[in-house]
Amino acid sequence: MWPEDFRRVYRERGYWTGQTFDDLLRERAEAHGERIAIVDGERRVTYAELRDRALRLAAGLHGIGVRRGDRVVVQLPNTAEFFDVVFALFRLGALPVFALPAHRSAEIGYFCAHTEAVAFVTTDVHEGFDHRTLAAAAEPATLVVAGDPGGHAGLATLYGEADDVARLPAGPAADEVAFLQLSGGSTGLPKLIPRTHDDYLYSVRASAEICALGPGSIYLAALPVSHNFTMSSPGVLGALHAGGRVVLARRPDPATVLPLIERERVTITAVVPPLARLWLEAVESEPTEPTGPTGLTARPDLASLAVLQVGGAKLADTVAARVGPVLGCRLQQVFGMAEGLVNYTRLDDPDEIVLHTQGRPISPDDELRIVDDADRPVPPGEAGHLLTRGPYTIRGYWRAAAHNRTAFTADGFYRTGDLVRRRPDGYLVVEGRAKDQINRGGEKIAAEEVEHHLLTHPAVHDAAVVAVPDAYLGERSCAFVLVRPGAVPPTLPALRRHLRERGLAAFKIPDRVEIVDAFPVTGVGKISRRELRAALAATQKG
Ligand code: OOB
Repeated sequence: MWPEDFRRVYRERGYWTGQTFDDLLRERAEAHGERIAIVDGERRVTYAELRDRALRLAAGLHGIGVRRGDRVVVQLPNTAEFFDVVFALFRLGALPVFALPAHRSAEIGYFCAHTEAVAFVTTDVHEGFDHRTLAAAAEPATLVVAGDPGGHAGLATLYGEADDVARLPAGPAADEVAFLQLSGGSTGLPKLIPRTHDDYLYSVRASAEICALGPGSIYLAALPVSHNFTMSSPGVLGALHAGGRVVLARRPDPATVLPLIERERVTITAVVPPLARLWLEAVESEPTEPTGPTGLTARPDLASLAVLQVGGAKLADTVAARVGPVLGCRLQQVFGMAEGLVNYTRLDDPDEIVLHTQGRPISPDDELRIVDDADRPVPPGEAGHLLTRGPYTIRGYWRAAAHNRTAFTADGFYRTGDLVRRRPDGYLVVEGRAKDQINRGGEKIAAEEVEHHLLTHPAVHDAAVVAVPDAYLGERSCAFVLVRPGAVPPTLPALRRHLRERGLAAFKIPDRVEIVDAFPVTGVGKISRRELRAALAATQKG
């Protein structure tokens, strides 16, 4: 991880404080135990209850053999149990591996195998999918189900008693890895991101301050809580750090979320650009009469909402300009990554900055380099590859020594794969991307991962997956396929079915397929994705 001289500086400058997530929850429960921490539908959980539930669950998980340093894959939707589970694991020093609800057997199987997980905690049925069917993919990890266990171990039965809690062994130190977050990836299999208590809590505290969170803040989690944006920018952890309240939305659609903002007096929430548009359209089109297109009975009262954060993918200037007038709140752009670095526009920045930039870094010790293809700094103001290192940016992926040699520079800078330019005022503008990744409305797809699955289809000789510009999602995915000699060209539905049967998450399944006779190649003979993208752009225009 970080070399010792950097560790010393990060401690001396007060970024790394030695506090763990368990310390944080204990302090909050002691300071204001009776305040509401979490709202999940009709359920309200106080800080004291959350702490008590987390400790009793820690005892129960310890009882089934979960130990400090063990990995546990956690795939839970936005529910109160999510917090019980992660704070229980934090107390034990076991590492949650944060899967998304959209992940299926291909991803869950890989996470469990790669991390040698001892347990897989998921839900019963969510969005029409029975997560208990993932049990086989997760093996030999023990399946633990929140909700109806259907013959598996039930999470609800695991909460221990006060005696068990008293016997718990000591928890982790703050410089230990607290959890593994997922990378959007670009090459091969998804990479795992080890974040420590020290580094992550620094980003949480600093983010909460930048976003002016306090005990009166009410954060709505509309995106999945397990994503870095929702978790820590400032997210649910920022709200808990500030002694505020977290309101959980099961789904992010306007019909669910807008009434929730009104009912719970939400002050801040975070969305990806396509959702921002959907919410804007819903509010704009909502008549003051009952039964509009979103099924709302009247235009919701969003007066409590002070800040709408938008990030995860580039926000179009035209959409940015509508946020304030339509929702009556402040826009904040967020350009971050699970590997660390997060940039924010500040709440008191002028509109010119908020509407047209993706913010500036959290920390004075976030080091940024903007370089050309040969790692030489580009002239100030010009676009180049963004490299970064700092007090909350990882120095390497988990158990990925070979990949780390190219994903990081020799002196520890992370190669973000993003093309940015830095304005004279220090604010960043994201200009594009050099990594083989598709950003489908904030959901990241590693081209190589999908190609690998396409190659398992008997009629596919070779495949390349690239981004196609899309008016709504920003990008969708297109698979270029070279058919095996003599084979019948597969149709889009056939290929999609094949990938679904292989257990790939739905958002990774190509939106479009193009059958080609040959791939354009680069000077060194690699498939030229740039030319494939250009060919698509030409067909779209024509
Ligand atoms: C967030 O994290 P990840 O790990 O899902 O994705 C990171 C990548 C960045 O490298 C960049 O390519 C893209 O997502 N991205 C943006 C962006 N925010 C993220 N591209 C353009 N404009 C933006 N505002 O997506 C994430 C993590 C923490 C906070 C916010 C987002």
